[in-house]
Amino acid sequence: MSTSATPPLQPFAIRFGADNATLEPQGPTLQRRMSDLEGLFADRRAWEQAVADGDPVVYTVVSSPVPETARELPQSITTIFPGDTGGEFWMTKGHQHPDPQGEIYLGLEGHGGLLLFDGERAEWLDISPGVIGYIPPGWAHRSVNVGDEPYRFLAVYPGSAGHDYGWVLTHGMGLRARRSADRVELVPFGTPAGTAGPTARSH
Ligand code: S6P
Ligand code: ZN
Repeated sequence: MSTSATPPLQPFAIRFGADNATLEPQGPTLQRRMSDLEGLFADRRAWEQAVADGDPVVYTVVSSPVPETARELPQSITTIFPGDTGGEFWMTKGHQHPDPQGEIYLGLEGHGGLLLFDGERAEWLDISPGVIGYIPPGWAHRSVNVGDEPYRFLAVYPGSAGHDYGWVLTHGMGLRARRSADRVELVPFGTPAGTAGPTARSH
């Protein structure tokens, strides 16, 4: 199965293939290349260079066949590859749920962060294998790979939640995650790349 199933669904099991992040049965899949992430990295010139230098795949999302419709509970596996652009760790686009419902992430492989922003306050959760991150209703969320290996996590979310990507372009995400020696440095969202602001903090 490679598309979403049509309700009413019958009970069924989904097998996760840990080696290559497959789901069986499997639903829709997508990959986001660097060119899909326009306007998201602070250093636009570095982003343009990365697009010109081969436009790498930054992350993939593999979904189960459970549809994104009301009352269903879809799941997906996101894999973010390691890297940084202008010092900013590779990340997902980030989105807000138009229907403000919660979501959970479970770390599967690698080391990442879950950046949450409610429009005023930003929070950062370290996610490693076995850690569950809770996204409360109304918090935009972006995932970041802060390690040297692929970072992979399971997401489970209400089918009616939806994805508003424009919200992040308008409001930002409060913080950015930058590579700093062997640390993750969280800097204010508006700080130009390469110049950590006075309120920067390390993790
Ligand atoms: C969906 C859930 C995830 C993300 C995925 C990619 O609610 O949060 O499946 O869609 O991690 O991130 P994004 O921001 O490109 O949708
Ligand atoms: Zn979400």
